[in-house]
Amino acid sequence: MPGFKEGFLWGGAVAAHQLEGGWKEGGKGVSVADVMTVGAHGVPREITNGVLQGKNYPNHEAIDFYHRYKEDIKLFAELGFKCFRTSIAWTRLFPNGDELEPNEAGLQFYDDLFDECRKYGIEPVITLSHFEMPYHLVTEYGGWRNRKLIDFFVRFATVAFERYQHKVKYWMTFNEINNQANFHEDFAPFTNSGLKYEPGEDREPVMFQAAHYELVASALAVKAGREINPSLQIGCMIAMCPIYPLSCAPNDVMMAMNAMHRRYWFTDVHVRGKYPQHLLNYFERRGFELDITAEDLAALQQGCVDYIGFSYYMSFATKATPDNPQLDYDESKSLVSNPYVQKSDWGWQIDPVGLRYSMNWFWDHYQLPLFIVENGFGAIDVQESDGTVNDQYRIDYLAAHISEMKKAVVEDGVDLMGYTPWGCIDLVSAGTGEMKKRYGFIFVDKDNEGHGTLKRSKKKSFDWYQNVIATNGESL
Ligand code: P53
Repeated sequence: MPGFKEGFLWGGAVAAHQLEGGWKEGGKGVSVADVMTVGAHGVPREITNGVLQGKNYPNHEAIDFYHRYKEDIKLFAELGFKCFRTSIAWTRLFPNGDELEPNEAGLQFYDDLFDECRKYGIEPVITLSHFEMPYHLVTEYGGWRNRKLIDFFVRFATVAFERYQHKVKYWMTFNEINNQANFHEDFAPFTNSGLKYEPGEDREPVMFQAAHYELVASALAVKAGREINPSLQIGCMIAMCPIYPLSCAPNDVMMAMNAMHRRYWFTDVHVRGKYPQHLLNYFERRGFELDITAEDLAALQQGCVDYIGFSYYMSFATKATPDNPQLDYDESKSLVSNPYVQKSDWGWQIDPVGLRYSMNWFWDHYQLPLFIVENGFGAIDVQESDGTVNDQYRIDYLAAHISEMKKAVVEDGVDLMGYTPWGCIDLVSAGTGEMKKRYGFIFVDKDNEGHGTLKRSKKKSFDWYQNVIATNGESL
């Protein structure tokens, strides 16, 4: 039976702000991640007004990859990585975001990092904006509610494509652009779009406006990238949590379909270059008057993506309720617990079959190559006195997901480019800012309070994943 294709991109994924640290080094500016404190499951991260004394900001040091990347990439090479997904911190290239010229020290850092990857034959896979826009763009411009950000982002993207075109082939524009469908909470609007809402502000149209500007910026970046070098592959990045109906009651099924519309229309715009009609009708029904120009619509059509990058951690479930006759989806209220699946310690529903379902969903809708650029199990690991970490639960999670991923490829015929499990080395959690929510094959000695030696060591899953890659996914 055939398996994954030759040249399949096995690797691991991280994001600049979650591992680099060095938050002020090499001329780097303050990013939105630098003003977020540590939280916990059920305790949101605080978004402070600038960097305040006496607060714990876990991303400032993170795991100090900025100084230790050579040691870490050597371990990735030992794992057999074919690729390594990270992001470029926008604030290293443009510390405030609105400069006309980039910061050379920041550019040099990524040159060195990509050279180090290529030394081992590891292909860098790069996200341009991964929850780390310059904080200055929030305070001076109101984040992505401001059209001016399109130009700032396109300048940043163009500089990156020009500089790294011979070192980086695979790109993505905005990480998990659709997280902001959850606009009632503060986290996603801020991390996706640098949005801080006024008390009582009608949040939803602001989110749609910001997302629109991002989608235009993404399309213009794709177009610019192609003009710079037609061999670049530029994708989108969608957080895929498929939403199931809790029952087969027709209104539950309809509710789930509406929920999928509301969470995944972003993919339609990225892939097809236009808004789906259901969303235009929704804007009209709700009376949203958005700044969407004819020029924008033309730009969207000229910047369709080459592939769909997506994360998959969990599935969701929803049901219809009598107080919601139009079956509108509100992510902060409409989700229900799925009785058929287990949950992680952070309440994330563990559903390997949902990955196969998601791959088929994307493939049926868009017929574009898929790249699973995040998947993984955040768990509390215990380091034994001899330094070992027996993370069999992580092996079980990943093996079950890879097994379903293989069915999607082999039995269902989905075109899959690669697989990069999240947090291949322990790093700061995006959602909670914790260190103790670990994903890695490599343990990093650091705790939630910021204490620890930062020493790296291999977990049990290290040897396991090394063998998965060596056998091209045959041995799980
Ligand atoms: P953490 C929510 C739902 C799905 C993925 O998340 C998410 C989030 C945001 O928390 O984020 C992605 O660290 C994101 C990564 C993040 C990873 O999933 O909260 O792209 O930056 O670290 C895991 O456990």
